[in-house]
Amino acid sequence: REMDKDQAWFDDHQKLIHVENETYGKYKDSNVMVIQAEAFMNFFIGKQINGQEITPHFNKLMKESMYFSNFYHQTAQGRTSDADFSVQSSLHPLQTGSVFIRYPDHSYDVLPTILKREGYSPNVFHAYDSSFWNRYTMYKAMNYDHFYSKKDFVIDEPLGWSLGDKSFFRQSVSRLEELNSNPFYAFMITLSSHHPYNIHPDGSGLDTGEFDGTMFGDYLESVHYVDQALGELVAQMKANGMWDNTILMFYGDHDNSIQDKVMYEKFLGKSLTDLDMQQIMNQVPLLVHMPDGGSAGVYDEPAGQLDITPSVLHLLGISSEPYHFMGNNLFSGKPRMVILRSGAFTDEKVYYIPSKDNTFLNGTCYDLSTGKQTDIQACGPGYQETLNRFTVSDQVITYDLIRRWNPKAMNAEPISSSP
Ligand code: GP9
Repeated sequence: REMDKDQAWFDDHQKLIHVENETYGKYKDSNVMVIQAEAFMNFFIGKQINGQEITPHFNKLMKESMYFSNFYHQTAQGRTSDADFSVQSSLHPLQTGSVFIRYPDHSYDVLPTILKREGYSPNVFHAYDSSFWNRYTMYKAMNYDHFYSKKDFVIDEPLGWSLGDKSFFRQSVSRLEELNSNPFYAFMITLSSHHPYNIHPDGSGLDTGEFDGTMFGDYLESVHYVDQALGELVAQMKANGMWDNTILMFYGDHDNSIQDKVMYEKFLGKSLTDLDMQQIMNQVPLLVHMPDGGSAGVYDEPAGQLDITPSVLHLLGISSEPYHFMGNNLFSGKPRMVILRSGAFTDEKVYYIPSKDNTFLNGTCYDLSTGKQTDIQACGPGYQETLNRFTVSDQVITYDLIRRWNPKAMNAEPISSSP
């Protein structure tokens, strides 16, 4: 039966992600804070404009954190909600629409539910309308204790779509202090750097020079503001004592929708190949700060949003064996494959870009050691694995397989509430 074949895939994959090495359980019982930053891409990390750093706070934090320099978003049409879904469930989003909207009543092995079972208090923070992306319903089903949405915040820094990220972080951390739950899992979704980026926050103070007045320039200003908000968040957590017992993860949800290659070439000061553009548009940064600043460094191996939940569980010493994850464990030391929902994929050796007509032979296979095109057959096994994983992931989501495998999984009870 198809269902048994799918379970067999997960059983095999478990052998790759469940590894009890020296980092397994190293941060047992630590708080976990995961920040998903709106449209926060990787290409500007560590870069300057007119002699000014774009992300000085991120760059400083990098020195005492793990920075994954080839980390990919794996989203499709569901954008921010796809990033959220992939991160929490370690499954691929669907090719069309958002899982949050299409299948919120199906069962998934998600981080908030798992951590809640382990004694954590999971809470989610996003200062926008609670019904957007069907979050209210989905978050209830994911077993968050509370969803702090726009109505729970004082709009004392109106910016862009809603509340500025600086105030958003400040108020969210105050809420965590009040909750005083030990340990906590906090998932925070920022918003200030949302398209079309024309927020012009007072005092963000980035001179974008030749990009001034363009959407690209506005985008750089908005991520500079988000970086300042991150700096303030870290300062607040150091001051209130949370910093030393919290694993902090910060990543971008998806690209900025600015496809104009000329802008990136001007900004980076070099001409860009198709592979460069593909990586620019699909890479977001991932920063992982351990409570003791351990394992700091730059990690170049490919990684992606699906890898976050298996990796968090590893650090906390919670076995992933009962669950159904498709991502990698970033601490397993095993080879990784990262698959984008477009059908592009990479491992440590090749990068495959699918063709518009989606036929394998019309796609392009790059050898990552040279950055040059190579024989398409070098991407053959990865292509087959990609198709296979999409089939498994889509079947799990659309046929509600996790509920059939484990009737006690999330959403076993029908959802009865409305926003
Ligand atoms: C709003 C925000 C927007 O709540 O999450 O998401 P996006 O438009 O980027 O999917």
